[in-house]
Amino acid sequence: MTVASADTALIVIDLQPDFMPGGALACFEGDAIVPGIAQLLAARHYGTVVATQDWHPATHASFAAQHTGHAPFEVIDLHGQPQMLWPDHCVQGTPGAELDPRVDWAPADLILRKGSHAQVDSYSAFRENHGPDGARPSTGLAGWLRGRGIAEVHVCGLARDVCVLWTAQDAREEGFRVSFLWDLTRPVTPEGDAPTRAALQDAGIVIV
Ligand code: VGL
Ligand code: ZN
Repeated sequence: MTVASADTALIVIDLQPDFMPGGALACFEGDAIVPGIAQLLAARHYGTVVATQDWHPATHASFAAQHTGHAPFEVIDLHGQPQMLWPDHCVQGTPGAELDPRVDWAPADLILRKGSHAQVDSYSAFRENHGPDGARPSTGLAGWLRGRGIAEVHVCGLARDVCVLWTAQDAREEGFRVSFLWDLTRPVTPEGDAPTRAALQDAGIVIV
């Protein structure tokens, strides 16, 4: 395997036990991508590697349990935006929120935790979802990458139709060239694959 260009970073999204089969918010075949991602890191294929960790307080507003009369996978209005309600997942400090122990994360340059604000969900590595004031607060990642001379990002991880998709779209909006490592992602719902592909194509994201 040749080494990626020095201006290219790998972003690994939310490779955490709660998104694996048997986990609190299991992705379809989530396990299948672990060896490939472990190998990319072990081979030092990318000079810059970022890993994200979904990292919620126990009372996070995206948890269905916080909304009386609502069940997981229902959509409610939160701060004027549609919000899918999830089972409790990736609660700060719990085993399900760790980075997947089957990967050696030593090569990661930055581990970015997102979703810590109890009232705001956070799918993308670049910007939180809409908050009470209608804005989407930056995580600072775009500036961090630009500061290291990064012009292109390759995204992988979980979930294909949620956090990896939102990260790829925001990366494009921030002006990075973006490749979506399709086979190193898995969705919450496989039925979403066609709309996900369409959204990526619309955004000018390369599907690898
Ligand atoms: C995710 C739903 C809720 C993800 C995170 O990592 O795709 N999905 N929180
Ligand atoms: Zn989450």
